[in-house]
Amino acid sequence: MVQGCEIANPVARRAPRVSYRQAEAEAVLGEPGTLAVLGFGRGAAGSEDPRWLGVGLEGFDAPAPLEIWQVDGTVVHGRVGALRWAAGAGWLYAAIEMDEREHGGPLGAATAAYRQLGDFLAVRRERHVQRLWNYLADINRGDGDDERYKLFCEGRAAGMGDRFGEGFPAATAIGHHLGEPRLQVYLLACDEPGRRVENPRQVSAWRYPRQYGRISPSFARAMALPAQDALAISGTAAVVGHASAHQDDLLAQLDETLANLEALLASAGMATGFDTQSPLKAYVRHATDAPQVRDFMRRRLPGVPVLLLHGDICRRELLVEIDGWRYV
Ligand code: 3EB
Repeated sequence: MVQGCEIANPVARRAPRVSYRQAEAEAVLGEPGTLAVLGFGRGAAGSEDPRWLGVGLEGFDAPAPLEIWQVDGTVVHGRVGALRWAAGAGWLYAAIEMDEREHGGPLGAATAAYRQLGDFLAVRRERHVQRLWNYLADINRGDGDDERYKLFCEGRAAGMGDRFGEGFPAATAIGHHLGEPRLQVYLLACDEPGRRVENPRQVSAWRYPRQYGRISPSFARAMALPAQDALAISGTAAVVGHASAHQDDLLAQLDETLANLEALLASAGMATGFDTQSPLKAYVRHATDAPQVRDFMRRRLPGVPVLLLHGDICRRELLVEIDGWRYV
């Protein structure tokens, strides 16, 4: 290999385009190349199409737009038990929802969800998971090692088994307010591996010390997709080293989160900043904070599509978390 001369894989898969749009779900599902359509909150229209997922987080801007994933090519889709999937152009979307009451709680539900996703992926060409999202109820309920987020982390690790020995995908884990113990997990995978990216300002999550739970969270800070044309950015908050920073200070947490996002871009070897093609989500713990978060994002990230969602961050002291995409 020639030093300093990285040659892009000529057959690497162009990244799916992720966008927010006010549209009818059925119309978008009818467009060529639609891999997934996500709606947000109780007001979102449903669909029987396996590519549709109603995410249990309310948007602060009504009506919330749809999140649309599209690829260059024909998409096929189906169901396997509780799992819904779609595939096209080397990419795969899969989603599963678990009722915790059927699995004895978050640990069992996460174990079952990850096992079923893993079993499905094992027989697919698109088996390289790039990015995962996890939404669960009452994420901060319970104390110490019995906090529901920590139980989820244990179940996720058990369900992953030894399938991620080479490293974890990028991820988000957020608490929803659906009022029922439903675990939602969905993912993007590809037939080629991506490149995991860590944040030098943060301890890698899988190396968090014992105080954060029996099993460290299984995720990478970001994933550069196979063609290196997009960065899938994990949930990013005001975590410095392994500690939460700026307790009770929303704006300081937002500043720290932006610093972490910029550090991630630099670590990935990408140019600084976000743009009109880089959709982000901001998860806000307290509804009363939403206007301030919206103002901050408009001021500091002008023109960037931001979906503002009501969700609980997995550490009680964290008020806000941001994730999303940066295209090259
Ligand atoms: C953090 O930095 C904040 O468990 O999948 C962010 C992204 C967080 C993903 C996960 C958790 C997860 O630790 C929390």
